[in-house]
Amino acid sequence: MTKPLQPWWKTATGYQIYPRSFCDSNGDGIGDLQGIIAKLDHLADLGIGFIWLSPVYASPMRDNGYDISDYRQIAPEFGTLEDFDALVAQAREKGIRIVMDLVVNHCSSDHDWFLKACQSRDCPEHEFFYWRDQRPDTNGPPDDQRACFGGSAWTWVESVGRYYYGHFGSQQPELNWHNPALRREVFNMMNWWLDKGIGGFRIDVIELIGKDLDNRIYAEGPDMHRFIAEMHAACFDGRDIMTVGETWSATPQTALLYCGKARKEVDMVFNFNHIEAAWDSDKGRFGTNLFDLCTHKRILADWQEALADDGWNSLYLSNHDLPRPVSHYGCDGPFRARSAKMLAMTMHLMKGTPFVYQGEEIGMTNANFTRLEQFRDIETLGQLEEQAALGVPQQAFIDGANTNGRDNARTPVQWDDTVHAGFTTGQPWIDVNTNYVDVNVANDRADKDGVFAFYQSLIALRDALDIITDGSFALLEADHPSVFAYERTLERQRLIVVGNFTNKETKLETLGPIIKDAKVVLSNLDWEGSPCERGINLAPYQAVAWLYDA
Ligand code: ISL
Ligand code: CA
Repeated sequence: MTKPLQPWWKTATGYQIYPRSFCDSNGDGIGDLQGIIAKLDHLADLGIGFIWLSPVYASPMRDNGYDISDYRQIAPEFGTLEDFDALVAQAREKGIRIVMDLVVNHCSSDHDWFLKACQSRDCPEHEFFYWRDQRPDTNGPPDDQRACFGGSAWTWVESVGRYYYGHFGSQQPELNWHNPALRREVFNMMNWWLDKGIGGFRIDVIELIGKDLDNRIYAEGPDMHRFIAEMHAACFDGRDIMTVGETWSATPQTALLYCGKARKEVDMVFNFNHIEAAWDSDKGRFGTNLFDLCTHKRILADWQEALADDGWNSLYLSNHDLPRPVSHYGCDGPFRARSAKMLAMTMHLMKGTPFVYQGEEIGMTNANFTRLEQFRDIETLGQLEEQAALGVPQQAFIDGANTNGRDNARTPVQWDDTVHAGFTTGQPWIDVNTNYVDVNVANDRADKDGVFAFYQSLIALRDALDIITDGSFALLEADHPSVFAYERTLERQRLIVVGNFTNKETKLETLGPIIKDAKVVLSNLDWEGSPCERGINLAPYQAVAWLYDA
């Protein structure tokens, strides 16, 4: 069979870097571009094909760069445009592309556009933002919409006598995508970065552009797809790049509207159905972890099925906004390494492009902060105030933030067992996880059975087996409460993947006869089980993948 020619991003594995927490090269306690350059060999050894770089643009850093004050400059604490060009070039030499984070639903209230917009109703920049008048009946904001990071979504500006809209908060004013001049500015800026030879964009909250504020429709608004298609035509068409949009609202039913080939919008979306399924319906992410394996499997399988013949899936468990997978879905105690491997394997061997978040490749764990002063995240601190006002006790809030808060992912990467885990020679901007003496890159990489070595094999397997990229997907044992199992099919070939999501031994009744003569291609424990008519036994957090010809 001749191999279908796939775009590079279908066969590659992505790796997300949150620059502030990755590696500090100059001792100011903040990770930077030279720090990333210094660690490129670590990433090349892992076998990744591209880096999704969280924002490095000029920013007052209230939301750590998701609040941009100049789209064509690098934040001084991260480096310079020369450093950026050097990163793109040096990564490229190692076969790694740089995918930029694009935050154009909003900018920073320090952006020149916004400063001008606040000076006069008559300047062109005023129209780059969403303004509304006071409500005549209350003399207050147009509605009671709350901002994600706390407070009202509407902020009054005395000099123009109007309110502007900030979905996340007053320091992140929303850009008015309905204004053609704004769209032109954004597209010019995107092309400027693309012309530097970057590998594409991860597009922040793309679902929020095209909103209808007056009818209080925020996500997937009536003009969203029109604007994304316009972006594609203006910036992506004819370029060998990858684009992935962050969409909390997308479902298997709407997914193809974004990533169906003929739509010419984006290549894939990051959906959050499997993430939010474990959130408390009242308290959201700051509640308890309601993870349920059967729900999780069903959601992932629905996405696999929806994008089986068109579109493409992104595969991930973690990013800079989410808790660490071993703590959330696996075990961060005795089975930490084994569960890290199981989670990676069951995720990466589905159909789609897998994304590894920094530190995941050594099984880093949640932060476990004990004092409020340790938290840094604008969302956590904003919600702290909101929830305190609702009477939530401080300790309950700390527990919630430790379960699901965004700082879990943002503690520095643990490189070795020296002071501050080798992340910085200075004082880190956020505390290093106290387990760095054991859990660190140097330790893990010295172990041939380490998490890193397993990720290397997993990523390498993708190159060796076309079935991982091209095979169709079918969920097995949908109702099994402790095992995630599925089958991939490419012509006569079958790949069976199973993972035990619990800390107890468990049995699979149906698979024994099927895999009796199959070859184990990857396993996180020596596979000693002997499949037979009576099924197979899996040890705690054990994962195995078998290949055979049907
Ligand atoms: O998880 C969320 C909903 O409670 C929010 O943390 C988050 O803001 C949302 O996922 C959107 O995320 C993206 O846009 C934000 C930025 O703070 C996040 O880091 C980014 O990933 C605003 O730009
Ligand atoms: Ca630094």
